[in-house]
Amino acid sequence: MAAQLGPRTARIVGPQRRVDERQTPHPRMERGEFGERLRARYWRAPDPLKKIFLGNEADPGNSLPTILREAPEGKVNPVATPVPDPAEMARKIKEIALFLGADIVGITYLDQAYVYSHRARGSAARGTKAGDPIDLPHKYAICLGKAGDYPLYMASPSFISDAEYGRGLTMSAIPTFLLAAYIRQLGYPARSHGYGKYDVIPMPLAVMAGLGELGRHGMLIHEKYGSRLHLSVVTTDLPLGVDHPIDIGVEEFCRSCKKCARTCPSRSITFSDVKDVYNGVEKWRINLVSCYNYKAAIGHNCLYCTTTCCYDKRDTWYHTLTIWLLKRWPLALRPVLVKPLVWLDDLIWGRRPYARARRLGYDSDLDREGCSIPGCKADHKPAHKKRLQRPGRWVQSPLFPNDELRPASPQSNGQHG
Ligand code: B12
Ligand code: SF4
Ligand code: SF4
Repeated sequence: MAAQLGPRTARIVGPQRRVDERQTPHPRMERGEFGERLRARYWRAPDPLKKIFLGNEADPGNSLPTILREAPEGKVNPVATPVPDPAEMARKIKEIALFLGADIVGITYLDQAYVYSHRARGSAARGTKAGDPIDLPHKYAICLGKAGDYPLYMASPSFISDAEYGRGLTMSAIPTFLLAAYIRQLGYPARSHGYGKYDVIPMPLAVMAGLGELGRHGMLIHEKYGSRLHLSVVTTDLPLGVDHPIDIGVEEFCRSCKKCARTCPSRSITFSDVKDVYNGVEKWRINLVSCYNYKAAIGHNCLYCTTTCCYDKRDTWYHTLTIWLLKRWPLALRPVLVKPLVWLDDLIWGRRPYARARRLGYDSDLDREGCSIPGCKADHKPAHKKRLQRPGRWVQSPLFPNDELRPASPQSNGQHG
């Protein structure tokens, strides 16, 4: 990888091996490795809007991402447009990406560490099958983000917030598909990676491309949209100028804020001050099994960690001003600033942010599906009515078989808080 500033919130501390997509959470869940009950329930989507966006059981002909996934990759124009100035081409590509529907865009080198080693799903139209090794020699990764609607996210978990989540994911596939097609028309190879069809891991690439930083809740945080983003990538050989990791204060904020850990209904987010080292990267990791189980139990996508985050706010002048200030505040003095900001955030937006939404005939206060797991006695009242979590026992979940998760320091032994 070419010389770049390293990200502050996810430090690369050792060699990173490529990840086999078959060993990532969704394929594992589909194989029943997190339990039969979760597998049977996870993709169930009784609501028609949710079904066209998120339902695995929907007819493939009714699912746009499935149709895009199954389309053959277009041909590359044999006459390549000359690129005398890669920086200028990068500017143009960003403009085009925004025109095609992306909300944010950044460019980085394609680090092979973030290319899956083998694919989990095949595509008949592309002549690939599950288990094929992935060879993606492209040089650049153009990272796109499509933002979700703030008021509808605030109504999570409900059918209407799920519909918005699914709509955003589906819509994010469109600029990605079109941008790859555009670059092929310029005469350079390009491949789109998005919802349901990834050869690359979008989050580290987005961090490297300067779209944001990795938060305690395990997601990319953008300075305007927080984590309310659907990430996708176009990889290509089109010569481009690249961006670099940025600092928007997430490192200091996440160390002291911990608001997502307090509001996560399934205690999947750690309160620990110590990060884990996993696959050569020091970062906070969530307990993905408890997160999965919670979503399966309530029958909706949970978005609390997104809507809770102090960076994920309505577009207001005081939010913009705060981030502006935070970025310019001396590093050593930032911790002093964070506590009052979190206090203000609690005061203005609530300690457990939630806002009722009534749209398209849905009412987020009334349309909860409730748990349908036979015999389940868990307390399923809406999470915004539950008490906040406090530091306590937090158990890391194994991600891969023979997971070599090791603690970052003697204080962290996989149990946090
Ligand atoms: C499987 C999956 C899940 C699983 C497991 C999540 C997990 N942490 O592994 C479950 C169902 C729990 C889940 C939940 C959610 N997810 Co999800 N999920 C995925 C998916 C499809 C694959 C992730 C994966 O392969 N993980 C396995 C390995 C690779 O994980 P890992 O080693 O822990 O590494 C992760 C990070 O640490 C980071 N990373 C790895 N190496 C490095 C190195 C550096 C330097 C950096 C900076 C980062 C980094 O990237 C990995 C991405 O998950 C991705 C899309 C994708 N293809 O990446 C979306 C994705 C991560 N999910 C997303 C979202 C929005 C959610 C939810 C809010 C939605 C929901 N309620 O369902 C919650 C939030 C939970 C949370 N706090 O993380 C977004 C995140 C957007 C963002 N702003 O960052 C993604 C990128 C989907 C998308 N296209 O936008 N998800
Ligand atoms: S999606 Fe919900 S359950 Fe999962 S980590 Fe975020 S807040 Fe917790
Ligand atoms: S809620 Fe606070 S601790 Fe959690 S990711 Fe956002 S800034 Fe970091």
